[in-house]
Amino acid sequence: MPMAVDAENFYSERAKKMRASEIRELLKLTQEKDIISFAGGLPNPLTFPVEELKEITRKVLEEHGSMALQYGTTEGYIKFREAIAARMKRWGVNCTAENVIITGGSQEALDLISKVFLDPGDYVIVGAPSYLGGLNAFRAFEANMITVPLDENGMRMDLLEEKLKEARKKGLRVKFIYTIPTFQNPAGVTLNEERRRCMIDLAEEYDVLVVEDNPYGELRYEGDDVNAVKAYDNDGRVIYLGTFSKILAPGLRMAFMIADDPLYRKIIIAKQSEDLCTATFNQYVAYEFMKNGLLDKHIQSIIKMYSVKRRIMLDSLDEYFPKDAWWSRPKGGMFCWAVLPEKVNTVKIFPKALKKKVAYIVGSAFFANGGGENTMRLNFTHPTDELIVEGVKRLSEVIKEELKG
Ligand code: PMP
Ligand code: G9A
Repeated sequence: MPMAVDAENFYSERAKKMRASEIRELLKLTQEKDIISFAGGLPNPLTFPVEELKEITRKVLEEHGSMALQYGTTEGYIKFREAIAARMKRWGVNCTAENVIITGGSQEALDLISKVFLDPGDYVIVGAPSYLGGLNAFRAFEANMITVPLDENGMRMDLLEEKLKEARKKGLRVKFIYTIPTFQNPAGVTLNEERRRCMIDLAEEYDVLVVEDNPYGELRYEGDDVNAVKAYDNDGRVIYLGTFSKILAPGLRMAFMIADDPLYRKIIIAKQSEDLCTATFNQYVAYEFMKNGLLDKHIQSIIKMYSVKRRIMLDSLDEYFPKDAWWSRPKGGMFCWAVLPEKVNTVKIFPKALKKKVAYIVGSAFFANGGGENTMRLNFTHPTDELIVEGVKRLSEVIKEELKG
């Protein structure tokens, strides 16, 4: 057996700071059959349009084989970009294909943004809590985070202003605000319109960019649509991220960024060395799905399934969870966020939950600078209706035991 290489000698300073994702690590475990998983943000596989995609892939190969299997431009397939730009109107965003970059998932977009904008020691403003995959992308480029608490209407703008003021006073280099304004991951809350305008005003006043990440906006079960933060952008400081992961299939890794020049051009240059281009074949497939009106019909069927699941989860929480716990009542998206009595540490009770074959994501993973020890994120889109009830019941038992002890 050869000696293992002393890897630490070789890692870059950047790599040394990279952290494993609690979501990604848990995925392996929760894919075991008998676990009821409220952990990963997985779409329900019953929504995957397998039959339609069979037909479309055959059509793409027959009609566009030579282009669809070839390298494409770094920006992405032009017709797909045009269709995406047109769709952005529903969120109040006026843009053209020249503003659209196709990416291999929004996760790639988060990585590209970090690469283009973050130097070691720069600051990013994030929600407390915020999406772990975003936090880890920023951390990988050695950025620090400034956290701003959320309430039922999303990020608190009074506190955002306070933090921006403080950062300016201390001479910290804040590059951007990272926001998931609609059906936030993990908290499920939505930034109201007044706050969206306010975020833009503050970004202009303090001269920072805004990264708006919107994977869940199309999955609304209640209430009216809201304009994107990007809709209020006056000077090209908002970069918008959208994805097909939650409305078509994450396995296609199809997503997009909307940006204005000169940011757009720099991101393209960074992408050239990241992946040359996003999977061309998948772009043709996703475009065909969009073009034929299948996407809108499909989203309606996903909403139908998920709104039932959300109702079942909320009813189960109402019935079984301790009365002194609080949980969000999301009007869309894929997650409920629970705040338990202070005494309950969700990291500590996690092994007990696993013993009862139920899993969640510990809330503290979503707090960039600590906190949230008594919180947890519950995904309601992946388990069957019956298992949602059973899982909440088991989780309640674990929590109630902890409260007694
Ligand atoms: N941003 C947020 C807020 C997410 O919740 C996710 C996935 N759950 C992503 C980005 C990444 O999505 P994808 O790479 O599949 O587009
Ligand atoms: O599986 C992933 O990492 C994507 C889902 C993200 C999440 O659970 O927030």
